[in-house]
Amino acid sequence: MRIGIVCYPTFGGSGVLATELGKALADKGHQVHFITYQQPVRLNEFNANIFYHEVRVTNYPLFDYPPYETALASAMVDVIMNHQLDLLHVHYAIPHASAAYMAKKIVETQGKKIPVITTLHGTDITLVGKDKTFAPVVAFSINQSDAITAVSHNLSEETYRTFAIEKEIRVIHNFVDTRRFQKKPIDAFRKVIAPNGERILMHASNFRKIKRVQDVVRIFDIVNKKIPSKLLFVGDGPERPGAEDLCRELGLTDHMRFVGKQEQMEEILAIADLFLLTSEYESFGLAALEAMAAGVPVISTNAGGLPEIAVEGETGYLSEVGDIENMSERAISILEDDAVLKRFKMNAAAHAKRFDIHTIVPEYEALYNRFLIK
Ligand code: GMT
Repeated sequence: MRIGIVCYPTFGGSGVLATELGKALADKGHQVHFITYQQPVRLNEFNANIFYHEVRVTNYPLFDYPPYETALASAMVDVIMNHQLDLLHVHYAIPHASAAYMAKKIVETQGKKIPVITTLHGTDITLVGKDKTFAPVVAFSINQSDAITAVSHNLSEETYRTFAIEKEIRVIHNFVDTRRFQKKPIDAFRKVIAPNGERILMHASNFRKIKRVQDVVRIFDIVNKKIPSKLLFVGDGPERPGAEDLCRELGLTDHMRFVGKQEQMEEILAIADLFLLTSEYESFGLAALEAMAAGVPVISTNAGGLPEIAVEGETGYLSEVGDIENMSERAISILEDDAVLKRFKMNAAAHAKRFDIHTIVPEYEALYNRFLIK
């Protein structure tokens, strides 16, 4: 198959998932064309089946806002026609689903029919998408997609609740390459972060408000009073300065590090003992799944799709949003005993296998096959 993938090329979960999907499809012999405004961060290896097409937005002085969606639709038309694509798979509704609709209509006038699959990832529905500024276009373009998928049952239900969707939304959970995440910790790296054998706690996100990163700092503060620990913050975003201020206020600066945006998550996760995800909402929580695949138990909120990937008391614990006390107690109960920690680590790694890349990617292939125009 010749598949066009449209996604955000950044560190966000939707871009990561789309890129890993494209790489996996290319490994299986499909020709994959990424159409994005920048090389996706996880598109970091050569594969003869992978093509990358950059969307260029020409900004004339006339425009106060560069018309990205128009440029994207034009790039899609160009790739569909010149590379004879069989299918377009767009990740994140805004503006990818509406640009795909436009491209589909344009190529139709040139005698080409192309199915469009839209995968919903979360905030394209629950936060940004429902905003009046975008809602009518989001609802329309989702309904115009030939197939719609959501990354969790929760997101599928949220989408039906939010918009008048006339079609079936299929749930295809996010996935992880469990083999890639089974890395042995690099001792030297562990020593640098935790020279005295402290426990290592970790959080990774884009530090948006929805992640509640200050809760991570407060949980760490309570845990660290009981169990000598270190905290690693991976990623970057708008709430980082606030988290840093809180760390200073609580006198934690010697116990934590911001390591910024990282591509090799498997290497960092390999040294972690516990992952904290305190979000107000996660449609799925790919970061938590990657942690589990690396054998790191997860303490998270029970928001959105997180209960679909974690098992209470086995892979970690799920608490109410904002319940810092409960999350701290749970974290301590895992970290204070080597045997308990070991058990949680093993359970997390074992459970992540249910979402292995080799199980989930064929679900997308089966869906593509149903919609191919023969
Ligand atoms: O979490 C973010 O802020 C990034 C966002 C994105 O669109 O890249 O992630 C969403 O998609 C991920 C991949 O499907 C999910 O694992 C995340 O849970 C989801 N984020 C939210 O729902 C807040």
